[in-house]
Amino acid sequence: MPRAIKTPRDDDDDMTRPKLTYLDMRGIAEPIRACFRIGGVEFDDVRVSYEDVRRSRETLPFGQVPTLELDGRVYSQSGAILRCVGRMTGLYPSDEETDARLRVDMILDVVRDVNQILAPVWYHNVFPRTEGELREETHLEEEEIGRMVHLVNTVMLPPRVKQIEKFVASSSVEGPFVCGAKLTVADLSLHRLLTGLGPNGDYCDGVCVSELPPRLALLVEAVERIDGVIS
Ligand SMILES: N[C@@H](CCC(=O)N[C@@H](CS)C(=O)NCC(=O)O)C(=O)O
Repeated sequence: MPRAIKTPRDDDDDMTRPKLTYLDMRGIAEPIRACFRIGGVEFDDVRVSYEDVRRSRETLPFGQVPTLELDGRVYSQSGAILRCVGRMTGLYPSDEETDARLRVDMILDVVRDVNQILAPVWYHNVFPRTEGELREETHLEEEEIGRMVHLVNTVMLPPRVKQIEKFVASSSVEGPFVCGAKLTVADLSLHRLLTGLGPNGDYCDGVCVSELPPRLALLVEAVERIDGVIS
């Protein structure tokens, strides 16, 4: 049976301080960092280079970052980590809150879908790194990247953004967030994506959502009013 791990929410003097390891950028780890900050949970915010990732690949569960070290064990996958830290900090709905839980998971999954569309543009490659390396055979030239970015901006993203807008607006509980009045990890994840894809965004070179629809603009504003979101 998997052993229970100690977390900073447990009443235990020898609890370990969580260690989050990621590149020195906002990237896909920023919602996790924000979650720790908002929840007032102290953590080690370890920033590494691609070279460091390459060197320590064998010790990482899937050879990549982010990783979370808790109670001496190392975990990975940004979605799994975000859910875990969300549970520690009260920003992930409980088992009993079925509607809220599903809404949050749906948003986390749709953000992952968008990330998958962006991956070739990030890597200039059809595939992400394998064993720390990008394959020569599948390298994408500037001109191909340009065409992909154009398609992402004009064909792939606009309907997704519309769907997310409609979905967020469909909450049965009043309030600016995905689950109405209560902030969750889904809002942090959406905030990261949508601000990163804004006109001055740092999420993916050339990819831009020029204007957010009203409900999503409201969500972004509401998230930014929360202490700890912006580091
Ligand atoms: N599905 C993984 C993707 C992780 C990932 O792509 N990590 C990249 C940085 S954003 C990485 O570690 N790249 C270095 C490498 O693969 O060598 C997650 O969500 O955590």
